[in-house]
Amino acid sequence: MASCNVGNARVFEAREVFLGSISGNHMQLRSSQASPFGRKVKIAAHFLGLIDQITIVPADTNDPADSLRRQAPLGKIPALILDEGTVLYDSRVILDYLDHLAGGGRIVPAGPARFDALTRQALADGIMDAALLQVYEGRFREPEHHSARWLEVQAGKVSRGLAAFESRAGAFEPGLDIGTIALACALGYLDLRFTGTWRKDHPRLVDWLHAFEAEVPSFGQTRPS
Ligand SMILES: N[C@@H](CCC(=O)N[C@@H](CS)C(=O)NCC(=O)O)C(=O)O
Repeated sequence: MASCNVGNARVFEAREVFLGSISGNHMQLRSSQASPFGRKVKIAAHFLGLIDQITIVPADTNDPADSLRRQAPLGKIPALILDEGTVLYDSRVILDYLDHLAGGGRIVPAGPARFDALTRQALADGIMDAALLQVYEGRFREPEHHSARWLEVQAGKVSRGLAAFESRAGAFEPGLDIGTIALACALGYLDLRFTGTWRKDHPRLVDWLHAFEAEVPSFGQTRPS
């Protein structure tokens, strides 16, 4: 029983430390200009009125000496460092946290709509993962070691993901939630790294992104140059 109490006390302490950092203190975002996952965080922070509480500290995921690897063991961006040193990752966790800071229910819907938004976010994140893996194949392997099969598998994930979004593009508003933020960032990344070839076969998504951009100025403001 005593050890149970000690355990509870520890949990309580940990929650206090965590909640202590929810009072709107300053945060650091480790990211890069081109990261589509980092862009999700920036757009969410703009929309939620939290961007002024965040300093963006560029991170180089390829540099073993970058402090990122000590802050986030996987060495991935984005990572959000709270005032008292707690590090939050990945982008999904950070968006959830920012929504919580802003009072909740702003970009992570409550009730059953939450699961649709989470699933759309997972699909859009998966498109970004598959697109990134194709980019990394070129970045990390010599051309003679590129696997056409691997690239094809990843390209298939991107096309099926886009087809799924295209078929429902009219079914969700351009307005912001975790799913639409992630989708816009995925399409933005395909524009950046794959010369926007997705646009030819996805007219509804093209219109959707156009409407999103008009409604969400931070999408344009965070476009990688
Ligand atoms: N699921 C992660 C994915 C993050 C991710 O893959 N970030 C890329 C940059 S956009 C990265 O850090 N790559 C370096 C690596 O994988 O080592 C998230 O949502 O934050």
